[in-house]
Amino acid sequence: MLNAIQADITTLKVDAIVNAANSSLLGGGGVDGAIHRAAGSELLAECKILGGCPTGEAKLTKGYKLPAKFVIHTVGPVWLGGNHNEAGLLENCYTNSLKLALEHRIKTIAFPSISTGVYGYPINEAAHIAIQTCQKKLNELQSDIEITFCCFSKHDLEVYQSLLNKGIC
Ligand code: AR6
Repeated sequence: MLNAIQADITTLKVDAIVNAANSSLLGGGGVDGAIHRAAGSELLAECKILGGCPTGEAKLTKGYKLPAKFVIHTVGPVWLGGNHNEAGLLENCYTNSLKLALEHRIKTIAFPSISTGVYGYPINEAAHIAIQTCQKKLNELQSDIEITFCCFSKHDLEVYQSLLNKGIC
């Protein structure tokens, strides 16, 4: 099941929230900064032993002080105009995050809009990839995992909702 809401992802009581991290996994601004602040310093300590994460891949940690039990850290692509496999790499973020979620028997997961902040990915294209990739993966695995697209702005929510309503998948 897929749905979209407008919220601060750090407040969600789901099994896992996804972090739009950078390849160092050592924190940053945007949603990454918010997650580290809310989870507390133990999150950074666990991230330090993970040895970073290449673009498109994902790694799992505990959620510490967050209401979410786990954090899945994934690294989205920087938008370079669209001809640098940005779409393929963004698709990998969603696929690899869901793969980890299933391995850890996660039933509810929330994604931020990966790459669409500092990394500059256009929201319409990114939301399309997010929805299509997640739906495809759920169908493929016949999984009943509940996926929430957690939008920070009203505009982003409208983009996600209109795509979900159109049934683009
Ligand atoms: N809850 C939900 N969404 C949020 C929150 C929040 N608390 N805060 C921001 N967003 P960004 P990126 C939205 O820039 O583009 C970091 O420094 C935001 O409005 O966080 O993948 C990392 O360390 C936007 O829609 O991530 C990397 O260096 C979305 O989250 C770099 O930024 C993603 O924006 C990653 O850039």
